Amino acid sequence: MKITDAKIIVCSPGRNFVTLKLTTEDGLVGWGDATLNGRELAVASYLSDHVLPLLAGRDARRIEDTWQFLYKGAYWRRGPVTMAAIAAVDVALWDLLGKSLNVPVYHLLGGACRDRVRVYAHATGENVEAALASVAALRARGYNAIRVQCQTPGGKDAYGVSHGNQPYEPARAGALQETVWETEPYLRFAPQFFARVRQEFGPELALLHDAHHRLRPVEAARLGHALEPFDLFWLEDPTPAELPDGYRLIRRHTTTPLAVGEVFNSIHDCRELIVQGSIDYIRASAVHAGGLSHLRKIAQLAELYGVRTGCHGATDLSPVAMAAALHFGLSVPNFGIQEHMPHTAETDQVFPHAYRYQDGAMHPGEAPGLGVDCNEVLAAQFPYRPAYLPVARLADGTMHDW
Ligand code: KDG
Ligand code: MG
Repeated sequence: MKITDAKIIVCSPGRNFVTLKLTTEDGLVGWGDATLNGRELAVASYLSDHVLPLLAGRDARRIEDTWQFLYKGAYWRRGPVTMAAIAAVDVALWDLLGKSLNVPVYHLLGGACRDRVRVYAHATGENVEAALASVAALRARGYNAIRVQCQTPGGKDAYGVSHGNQPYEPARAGALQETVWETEPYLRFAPQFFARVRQEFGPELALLHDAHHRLRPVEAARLGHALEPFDLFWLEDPTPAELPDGYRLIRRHTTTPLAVGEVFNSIHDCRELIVQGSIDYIRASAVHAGGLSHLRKIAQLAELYGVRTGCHGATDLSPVAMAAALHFGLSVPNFGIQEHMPHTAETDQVFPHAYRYQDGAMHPGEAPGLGVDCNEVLAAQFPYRPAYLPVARLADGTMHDW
């Protein structure tokens, strides 16, 4: 099953995606996602200039060997660009293997460990009432786990808060957006806000919250402690992900479960946090952490230490990555939860897929491979549009973690 052709498709059906198409001598097609939000063309170039020329003639069934070849063979290892490129190849090879054997990918990953993949949705509001209404609307659609983000009163452009009735979408086309971040008002507001959410929705709804790397460890420790009465499912990214000692400090001061890792791209980023017992959920994804092959290794390490998966699943992961996440989530023993932000209708049309949502959970479907396709003719109607993630500054102009 030799690879005969490799092609990159960059399109923007509502937001930018980089998609890899591998074709074999038998005419089978495998899809991989290589989207890196705000840096899409860097991955497209890494793939087309440095990876695709190496693939022609390789046996598509040699998935692990190809991974090792692209990782070790480059000498320059890790980093989001390299690992997203390797991920795209890896996921496309799993897709091809499934199609060649006529089975869904989850069968190849060890088979289903559960019937469905529990997902959490995003509630957002420019004020408390709007955020509560957003939670209520998601509950009505069957979600039993909801991430809630609310604008701190007096502030504007908080992370995770959408404007008007639009779904939250961080990357913006056009000029780079600068936001202002103020820690103290947020720390005072967040516990009051979650008290209100609990009061409104009762004890059973799983509540998640993302601090998006904005707090210093001691501030995050204070927040985690203050949120304990409201029984969060997790507090995500309370401090920058590159501070394992910071996570140890937070852990010492709170029993609020901690999730981290959406920006991680290798097991080496995850290792210290996992083995030191500093986190509860690892958020690495099949697209930014080297594909299904590498994500399985991360999950296996996590399993040894009682850490569960909670993979990143924002809209900047294309439907190809979402399908990979669902095959993974169905089959991994230490699954925790999967993030789910629905894509635009245009994105769903460009990437028809077998996965489906029902009653707070998703299923990858039974189609061979990943069960996702890319309509290249339609994709061409949505050309790439330069877009950046916002940046954050403190009120005095100091650059801060976004
Ligand atoms: O590209 C950045 C987004 O994926 C990120 O801001 C979303 O933090 C995020 C989340 O938890 O989904
Ligand atoms: Mg996050």
